[in-house]
Amino acid sequence: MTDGSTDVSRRAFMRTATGATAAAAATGTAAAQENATENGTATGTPAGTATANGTEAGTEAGTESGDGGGGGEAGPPDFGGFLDEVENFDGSVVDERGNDTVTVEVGVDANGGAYGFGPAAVHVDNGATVEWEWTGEGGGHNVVQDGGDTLDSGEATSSSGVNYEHTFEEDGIYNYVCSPHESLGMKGSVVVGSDYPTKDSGGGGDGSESGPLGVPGSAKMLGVATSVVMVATLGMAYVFMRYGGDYEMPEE
Ligand SMILES: [Cu+2]
Repeated sequence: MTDGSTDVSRRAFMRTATGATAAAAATGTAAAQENATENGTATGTPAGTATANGTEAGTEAGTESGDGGGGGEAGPPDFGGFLDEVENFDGSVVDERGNDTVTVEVGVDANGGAYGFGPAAVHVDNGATVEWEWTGEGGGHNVVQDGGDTLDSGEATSSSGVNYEHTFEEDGIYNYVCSPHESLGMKGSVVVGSDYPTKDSGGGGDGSESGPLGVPGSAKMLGVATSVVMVATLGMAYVFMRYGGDYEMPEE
């Protein structure tokens, strides 16, 4: 009785293992069983190698997609609404890339008086120098960065001429205001280089979390799942061949 029950259990396990194996990976299983018939030890090596390859493929896919999503040329710069109330900003960024020195006028006619930066938004190369040139109109102005301390011309002044300049050495978006006239809309922004927040979902760091990286994440999970299935299949095949040989031989 005891032996008979054991035999039934083994047969049931054999059928289950064979069925799961076929469903998981028919080709790999067939090869594994053939190898196992000849030499049970040799089966482990090729199967193990295939598992490692699957994991590596998933990791590489994730890295490549991450790099692709980091490019700054994908879309227009995202000022985060900073320039929304600026009268002389129509959504366009003046492209001054390729120039070592770029001039922004301080006190151009805008925002109900001579209270504008001209242009309000400009794109320059990393390494370029921006010269802020006061027109002498609209009273005292200054240039003070919003959300940083890279730009600061100090006290407001009304004297005309280049009263402030800065050489940009780090990519990004630099928002700034004229302290006395900020509430009127005297604000501006400098976009530097190619690495800055953009409005396209696939361009900036925010987009990469929900966009391109989602696919490689799934691919990686698929690779891990495949590895688990293959290891389980290998184990079942080994058990099958090691302990199930008594039943297989007569059948063949
Ligand atoms: Cu001002």
